Amino acid sequence: MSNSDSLVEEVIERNPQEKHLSDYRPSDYTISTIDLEFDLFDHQTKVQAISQVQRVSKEVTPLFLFGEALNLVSILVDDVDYTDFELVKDGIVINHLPTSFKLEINTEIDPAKNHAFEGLYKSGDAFCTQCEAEGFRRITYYLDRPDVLAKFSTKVIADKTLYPYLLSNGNQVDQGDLDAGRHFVSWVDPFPKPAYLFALVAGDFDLVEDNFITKSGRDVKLAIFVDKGNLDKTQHAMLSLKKSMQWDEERFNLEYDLDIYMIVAVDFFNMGAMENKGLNVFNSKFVLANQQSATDQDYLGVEAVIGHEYFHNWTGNRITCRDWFQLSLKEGLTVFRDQEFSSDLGSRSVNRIANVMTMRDHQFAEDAGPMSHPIRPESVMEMNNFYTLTVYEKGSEVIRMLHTLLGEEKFQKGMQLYVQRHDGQAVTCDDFVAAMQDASEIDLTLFKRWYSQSGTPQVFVTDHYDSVNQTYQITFKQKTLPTADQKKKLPLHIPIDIELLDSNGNSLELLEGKKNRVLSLTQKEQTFVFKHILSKPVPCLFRGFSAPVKYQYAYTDEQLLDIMSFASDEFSRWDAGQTLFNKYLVKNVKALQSGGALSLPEIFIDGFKSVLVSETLDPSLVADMFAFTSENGARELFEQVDIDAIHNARDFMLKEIATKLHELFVDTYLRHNQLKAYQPNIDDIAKRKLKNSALSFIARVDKKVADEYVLAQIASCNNMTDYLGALNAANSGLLPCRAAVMQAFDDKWFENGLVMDKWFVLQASMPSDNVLDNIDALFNHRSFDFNNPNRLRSLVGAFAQTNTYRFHHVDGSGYAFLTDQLIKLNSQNPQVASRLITPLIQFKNLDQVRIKLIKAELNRLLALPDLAVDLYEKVTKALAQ
Ligand code: B3K
Ligand code: ZN
Repeated sequence: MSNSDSLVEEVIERNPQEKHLSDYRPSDYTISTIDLEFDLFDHQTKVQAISQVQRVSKEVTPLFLFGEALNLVSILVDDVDYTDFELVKDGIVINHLPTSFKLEINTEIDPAKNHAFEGLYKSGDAFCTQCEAEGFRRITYYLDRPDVLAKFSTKVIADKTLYPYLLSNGNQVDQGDLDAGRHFVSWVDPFPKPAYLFALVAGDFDLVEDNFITKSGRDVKLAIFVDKGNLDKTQHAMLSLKKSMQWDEERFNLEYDLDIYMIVAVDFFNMGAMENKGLNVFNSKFVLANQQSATDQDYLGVEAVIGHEYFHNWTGNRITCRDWFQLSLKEGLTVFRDQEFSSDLGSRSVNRIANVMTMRDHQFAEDAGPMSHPIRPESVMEMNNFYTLTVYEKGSEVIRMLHTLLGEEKFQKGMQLYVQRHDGQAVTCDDFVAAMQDASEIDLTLFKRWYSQSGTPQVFVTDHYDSVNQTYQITFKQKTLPTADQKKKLPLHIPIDIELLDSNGNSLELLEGKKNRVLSLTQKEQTFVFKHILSKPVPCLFRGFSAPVKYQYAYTDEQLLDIMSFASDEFSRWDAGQTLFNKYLVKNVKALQSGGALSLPEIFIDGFKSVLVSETLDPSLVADMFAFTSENGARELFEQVDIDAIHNARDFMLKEIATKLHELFVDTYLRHNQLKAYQPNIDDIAKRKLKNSALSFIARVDKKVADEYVLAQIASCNNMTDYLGALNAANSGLLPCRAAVMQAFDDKWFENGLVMDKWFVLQASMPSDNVLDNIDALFNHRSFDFNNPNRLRSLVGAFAQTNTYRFHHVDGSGYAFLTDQLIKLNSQNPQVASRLITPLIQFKNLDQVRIKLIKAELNRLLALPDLAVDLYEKVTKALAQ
């Protein structure tokens, strides 16, 4: 046994074990109401919790309540002091209780010292909470599990001058002044909820208000709270909220249920936002936007996240999860809903492409890595580690496949049945699929396997055309490779949306006047035969990415170009371009490895030329056609990953494209660079996107012209998208003006952390060998704050996630740098540390030199005496590979 093996065993012993889905048992006790009172102080907040508790199990068992980092002051049962309890590692065990009783627990907590940002903490000057998944137990001892639903009332007491706004879930029922300059506000939430949806906020904010009349005529007050001085950045968030409310009524027939909907934007937040009932807490990144400070992508991000949290009100809050293994029940479904919202409001294909890029660049790697898990995981050590791309994005793809198989009408029937059956309950993914099956009368038995099987299926496609009988036969073979968590794989129900193009590029009619047809691949291997086909067609496969799989078909260049020009599905056109690019990437990587010459044929350039000159294609789609597979995504194309060869081959190809199409890029740039009043609408967003993409290609070949364009664009632009587009070209092209324009941006924006995040991202992704020295120096930058998760993600996260070539430098400096930061973060904010570690644990296909370097760093983490369970889970799984 090597040293590292024995270390793994020693650490396993002192660390917590996994929890299993199969061990689920309903709670022995329920809580019908909980009345909370908070007396807020930075370091000594007093929390009183009075619950009505009932035993539901037949057996008389002690009551176990979760609790973490709490100071217990007193316990009373039916108003009498109670001492028959034991404090244990994760909570408290209370013995010899009656069947039904009133339980009062008084605790003290220290919000100002809480840098993990879980439970009650301070974000700047404000108090706020984050309870999902298991943060409520840092507020008081409680049955902190999603299947215990109670009615909450909350009284918040605080200094009136410092905290004029005291907020919690539900409706405000009382308020008043108290002694010593303090005041209180009381809230009642009429809807029973699990503790993870509890929220409290106290602070001094600017407030913007509006209202929304629901379709049944109820007048809902809308309120957005932001840090003082930010009112001019709230308009888009409010508009997005109103659009979300309307869309959910129109498309899903779901209406809001409380009298008020509040959103609070805070600067210190571990993730994007949180759907607490009636009181969403948001990372300010997903609220604040105006044309000076936010890019078009930020605008779209605000709209999507506001929508996502709002949609949770039904898919998550009214109907919640029985246990955390069911997380995708609410997350996969709500991501699907927010994707549909964005697609209905904007461009469907552009949204689809963005979602698929995330799947291919990141989720596929997760599915093949040490943390591989099905969308409904079967075992979990730290729940926060399972808010993953698999649960969210692949979870949404699974819902989308259901939608593809059922069609909109039956899918909506299934949704209605789901709501009707389970409103007010905590349920499972099986319950959801059962509602879909019962409403549609489509058998989903096999389909359910998507919930329990991890890994990305591979689909191999071959075909045969019989000119005598005029039949076209197409064969699909599916295979899922073993993953870290699961050796044995079974065939899945894979919907394949297909279109056939004839030699003139026309789509063949496949089904009652339709150009496409959805085939159900349910076996390991299956053949489908199309009759009356007059000539050998080009198959256009997995239209709209109809299943989250990797597929292979031996396309010729000409066939791919046909699909790029003629497919009726815009996603398929884009996908054919990606496939063509990937084909030559693989070829050029091989050439580099064998000392051959790099090449990119004329036919490739010509194909993309026609995309660039097209008068009919959406400019946003054109820009996406030129957003070629990233270095990260490219790793999925190889069994053995050669970091340097991928980088060099890809660089060569992009330079080749930029050179051969230079004049057209200049022309495209100038054509779309016509200044006018800024509008974040889809047409203008598309034009800016294409223009700035063209500018980066120009910067690859003609530094002088690019320099001029960049400087002129910065001097004349009236919005952040164009400012950042110019800066990005200067940074990625290492243009002569780079240092000056970066400095000017810093001088202009250094007081605005959110804006500076964009600048930190650019610094971290600079394609230069001394990028790490730069980053090291930036830890002392006037706008940087190691405690702020947004800053960390922008500088450390962006480097490790997007600067693939430098992060994986064979001298190991990137790995050591990331590990140093994780060590600093481990005790302070393990949740953020655990997110940042991702690129360090996905190393299976790298070369031996790099694997050895990475393992040394992971062992350095493992040797920490206080390694947080979040990191422990990932590090041990990675080392076990
Ligand atoms: N439900 C929250 C995520 C909570 C993450 C806890 N570590 C946000 C969302 O998905 O809408
Ligand atoms: Zn969510």
